[in-house]
Amino acid sequence: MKLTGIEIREIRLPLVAPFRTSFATLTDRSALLLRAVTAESEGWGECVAMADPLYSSEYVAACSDVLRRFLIPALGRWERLDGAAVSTALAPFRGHRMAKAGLEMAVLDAELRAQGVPLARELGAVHDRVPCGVSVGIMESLPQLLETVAGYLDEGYVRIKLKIEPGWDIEPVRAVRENFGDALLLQVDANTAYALADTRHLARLDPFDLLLIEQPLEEEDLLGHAQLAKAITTPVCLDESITSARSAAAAITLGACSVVNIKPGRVGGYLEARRIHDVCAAHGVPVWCGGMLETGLGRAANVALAALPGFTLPGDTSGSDRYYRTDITAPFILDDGHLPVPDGPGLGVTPDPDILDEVTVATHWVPL
Ligand code: SMG
Ligand code: MG
Repeated sequence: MKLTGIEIREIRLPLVAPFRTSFATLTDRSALLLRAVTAESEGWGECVAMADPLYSSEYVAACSDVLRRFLIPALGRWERLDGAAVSTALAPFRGHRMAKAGLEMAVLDAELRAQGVPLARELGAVHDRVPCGVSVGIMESLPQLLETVAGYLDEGYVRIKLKIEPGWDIEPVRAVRENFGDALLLQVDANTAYALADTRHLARLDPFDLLLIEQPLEEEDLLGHAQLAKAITTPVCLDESITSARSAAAAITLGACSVVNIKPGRVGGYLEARRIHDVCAAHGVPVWCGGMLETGLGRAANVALAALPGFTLPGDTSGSDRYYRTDITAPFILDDGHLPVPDGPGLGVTPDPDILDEVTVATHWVPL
């Protein structure tokens, strides 16, 4: 496969409701979409970096820059490019995993569409639908939180994740547990908001029988997570800290986590995400698919990944209407708490050209 060029589109989509985490309140989603053009086919990729470098160091404008200046030109030398060759071609460039992941996804989609192969099959999926959880932001009050959680449970979500931070942790967890009962699958995500000195405070979550606490400490603090994991009974899950299969193996070996959140964007792509799945499976560590408020493109790929056998916990793979009034693809709709795994070639979904144009704020064509 020879690439003709890559189109980069910066889009902005309003969220149906503000989403507050320990690091920011989001009211809309800025993202980059990549369209890989070859003689045989086209493929779509989504770069999950956000407008500001608050979740991680990457951000939309920087991704656009590194893609145009370094990453896309590096693919031009390849006469016979496929999805698997992208990470090799991009390996000389340090970091920038979200930008690389978006580019790899676009090339992989173009390749699989040309071959008529669904992404789920290529990755090794074993299910045709996946159970879905939902991530619930930090709210103004406990009544507002309970009302929001009740709404999601009515819609069929099978697992609730509460965003927490110091001052919004024990009481919201207690309120949700007391209101919705012991059978509710419940977990929390701190996005690095705590320090090891908060160990005794975090141990107060132990009685609530949470599935896991996600990324309580700083991204680089594997040893701290290992110490915390020994001191609390809630299983520690890592998100931000896991940037590759190698770092996943290190974290597991150190005892820094007993569960892993896999986000393809954070780790450089769906192929590395599969390697993390394999490493975790070899260690008996359960994994689940994280979310970055993806459009229908990223959602299609995440649902395909979440259908691999080691994904034994429900993911942050919510229905389109959890995020957007109008998605850029046909919406993903929850059915009995599950989303269907797309079975068409490649991602199995494409953007609606009119909706795409409406939400596009900038376009760059990078010829090769
Ligand atoms: O896509 O449903 C989603 C969002 C899930 O909470 C979610 N993601 O740290 O796991 C996480 C966050 C990162 C993005 S928050 C703006
Ligand atoms: Mg997280």
